[in-house]
Amino acid sequence: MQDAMNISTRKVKPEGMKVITECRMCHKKNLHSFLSLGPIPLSNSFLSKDQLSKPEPYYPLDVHFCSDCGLVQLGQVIDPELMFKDYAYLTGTSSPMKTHFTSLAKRVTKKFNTPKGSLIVDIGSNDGTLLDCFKTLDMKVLGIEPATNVAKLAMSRGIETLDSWFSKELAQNICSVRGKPRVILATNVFAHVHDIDGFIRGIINLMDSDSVFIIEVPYLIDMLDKVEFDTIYHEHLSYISLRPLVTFFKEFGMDIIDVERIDVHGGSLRVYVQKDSASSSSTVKQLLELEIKTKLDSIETYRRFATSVGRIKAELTSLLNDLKGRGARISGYGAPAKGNILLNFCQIGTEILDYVSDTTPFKQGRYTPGMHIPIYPENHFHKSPPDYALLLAWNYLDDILRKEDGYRKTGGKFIVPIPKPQIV
Ligand code: DWN
Repeated sequence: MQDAMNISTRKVKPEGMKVITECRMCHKKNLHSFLSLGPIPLSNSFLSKDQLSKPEPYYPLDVHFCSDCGLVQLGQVIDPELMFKDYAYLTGTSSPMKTHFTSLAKRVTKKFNTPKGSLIVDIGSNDGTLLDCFKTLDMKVLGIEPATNVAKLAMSRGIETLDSWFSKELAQNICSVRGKPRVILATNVFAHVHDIDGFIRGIINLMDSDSVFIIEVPYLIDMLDKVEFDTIYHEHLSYISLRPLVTFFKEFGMDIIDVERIDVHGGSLRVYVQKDSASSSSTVKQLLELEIKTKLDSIETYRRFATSVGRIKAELTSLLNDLKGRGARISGYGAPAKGNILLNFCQIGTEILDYVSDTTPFKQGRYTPGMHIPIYPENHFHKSPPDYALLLAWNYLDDILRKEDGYRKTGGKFIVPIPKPQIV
């Protein structure tokens, strides 16, 4: 694949990055690198037309395994102000996420018999999509969202949101003003946090004996099984499995009382945590046994994953080149953050994709980071349907195939890139 931009406009290893030398969870120094996807741009840094000719920061993207506690993690940390202060991702632009969060709110309030009027706090609350579901169930809600642009959108939709990073001090302030929340959520946030010790100390300040802390995080076993290498990017500092998480929470006097495997974002864990709770569901033990069986404690498991990543790159680029060589028109479907990892790592640019379509207004009219592919609203896809659509938002495969039944009925085909590139 040709490089979509000349090297001179890249700034490799720019400011705003630090290299880690110890595991963020156990603080030991036994980190073993097994995969490098960089240098690569930040995956949510969509560009305006004016920015295309300006230097674009590229960062190393190296993945390590801690042979002490088992946490898989990135070797570098990018300043969160660079990644999250003005944020491109809005939960509400993906209807399957609205469905998922509606079900989460109902499940949690039923599972813990949460009284109406209870305070629900969502850390990294984005545009308030999840809290809106709790509000519908007559709960009091409070969001904490550091991306100012996103926090403002949530507040415009009537979701009270603090435009701030979460901290121990903020937790103390919330408790003194509003009391202790019954439910504290952090969906697709925990893996984004570098100082997880400080984060958990803040959570402990928020909790009392009947509070529950719930995180949703992509699950390492799913990433390995389905070779979801494009979910590896600078926002995701940790790649979570249960074994290190159990030990981590225990050190703070907290217990994982239950865990569920869920389908979102390519396969995730929903983890329920309480202070000093004796009870723990059998699912916790079953998943710990599965992790042993999957050999998550062996570096060989990760080296095999890295080999599979190389295979996907070779097969996908060969398939795309072949289709293009036969005159096919191809576009990208969805402009997710992970899509930019796939496009940059496989060097798929405008020589292959005419455009990418996406439902997020902020992304429309902009260009993908690194490969500079123009992004159009979804109606462009319907007005100018390609012969093939590379499904960059593969985590919504079923919903999108249903939605685009008409496109497929008139001969349109989707290319699903992972775990093995295939045409459906
Ligand atoms: O952890 C994170 C996850 C939860 O969300 C964040 N770091 C960033 C973000 O990752 P992502 O951008 O890969 O998330 P999604 O939800 O896979 O992004 C899907 C993209 O596709 C959105 O931009 C919306 C778009 N989309 C579309 O164009 N048509 C989505 C659907 C369902 C569609 O039909």
